[in-house]
Amino acid sequence: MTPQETLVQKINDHTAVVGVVGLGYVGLPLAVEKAKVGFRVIGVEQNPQRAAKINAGQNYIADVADADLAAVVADGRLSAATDFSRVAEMDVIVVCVPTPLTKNLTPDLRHIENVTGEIAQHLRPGQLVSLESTTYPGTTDEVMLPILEGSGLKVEEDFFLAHSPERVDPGNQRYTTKNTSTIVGGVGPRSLEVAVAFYRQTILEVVPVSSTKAAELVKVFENTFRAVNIALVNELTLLCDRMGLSAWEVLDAAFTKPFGIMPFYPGPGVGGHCIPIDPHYLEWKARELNFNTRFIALAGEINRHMPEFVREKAIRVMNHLAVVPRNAHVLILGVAYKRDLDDCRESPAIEVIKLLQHEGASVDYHDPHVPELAQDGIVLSSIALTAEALSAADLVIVTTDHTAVDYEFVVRHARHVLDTRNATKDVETGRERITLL
Ligand code: SAJ
Repeated sequence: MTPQETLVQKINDHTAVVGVVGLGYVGLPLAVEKAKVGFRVIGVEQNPQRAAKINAGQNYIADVADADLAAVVADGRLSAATDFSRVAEMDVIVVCVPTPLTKNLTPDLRHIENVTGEIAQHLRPGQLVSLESTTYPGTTDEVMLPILEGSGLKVEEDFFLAHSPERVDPGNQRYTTKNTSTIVGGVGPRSLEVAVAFYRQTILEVVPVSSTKAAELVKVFENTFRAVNIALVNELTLLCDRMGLSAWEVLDAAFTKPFGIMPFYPGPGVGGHCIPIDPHYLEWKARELNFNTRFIALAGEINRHMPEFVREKAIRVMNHLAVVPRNAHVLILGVAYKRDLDDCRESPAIEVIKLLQHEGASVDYHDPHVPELAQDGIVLSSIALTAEALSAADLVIVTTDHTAVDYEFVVRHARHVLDTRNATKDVETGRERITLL
């Protein structure tokens, strides 16, 4: 049998050993799903605390069921290493490492390059490498492939290389790794065939495309679609502010249209490790081709402006309350980047806190999911959401609309609430003490 046939057979009978590099919000759910269907899975996790937790059967990713992780670790189907010494044991190696931006919004492929170099040192015939990290079209072919072929092995002959962009929506209870369709592109037909066979073992719908570049572009388009539409409703909010209209009322009414529209809502900015970042990977690549992706640039500009707009609105409200910003005490409700998560990466609430502190205000926060905050020079602990804490604040700003918070209680005890998420939409009493973004 050819290396390809042997590998496909091992994938189909689940005797293939699966490696997952990067056990974060993408890698760990994937590793557990593969282990649950019987694959032996070896995680490669650079963070020794995380690797130790996995080997102790302890979960740290909200989208993974604790019992699922404990079970696959207990029966030896999932273990974690902190180095690449066991790569030769793996038949499939899935790369799920971060793809951040540098300070000037250009792709930072450090993690992909380092990991690929490590894999290349242990690469052997018969292995499939699949990149799941979101990145610009060309990364798999132009960055990973040369590094891997530096091993002397030839793609499509000796090993296989594919891209299958992750589509995890953190906190989404309905769509999980298993029931979210996945896109697969190979550097050649054999790589595509092997990769499709692999993903078909645990994902209900696998969508093959003609190349790794097409697969890479699908994902950055998906996130650009969101960034542009969020920016559109944020721009509408800025305009409504000038017109003395409520963007929330206008949008709720617009979204009653049963076709040709889908709900997006304004907010204090756009956080997370995807939407504020991934479109700029596409923007950067397009510029290489002398093409300006104007929508991406404009969306980023508008979305990054929103924390400043929150500051402006907060100052306006304080003026109405005859509160001097530099003497003001502000309580921020919610620092996670979106509701019901504990993740603060790129969270707009952090930017709002910094802007208010720059005005001289003293700022506290309450977030039921984030007990401690130590990010971007801010070191704070979540305070208890008591009537005293609320009434002691000159202004309460809702920056994340966690469902665990009692907004009736907040409005009842707060002097005034600046609500950037319309979290108080069901609060009837005290509407005069609520200002919406
Ligand atoms: N946001 C708004 N208004 C909206 C929607 C979102 O202000 O109408 C804000 C959120 O509060 C958050 C940010 O934008 O701060 C990003 O939220 P998100 O849910 O769009 O993005 P992520 O990073 O949590 O999850 C996304 C996935 N989300 C959905 O498809 C709903 C998807 O874009 C990707 O599969 C995933 O990231 C990824 O890993 O790329």
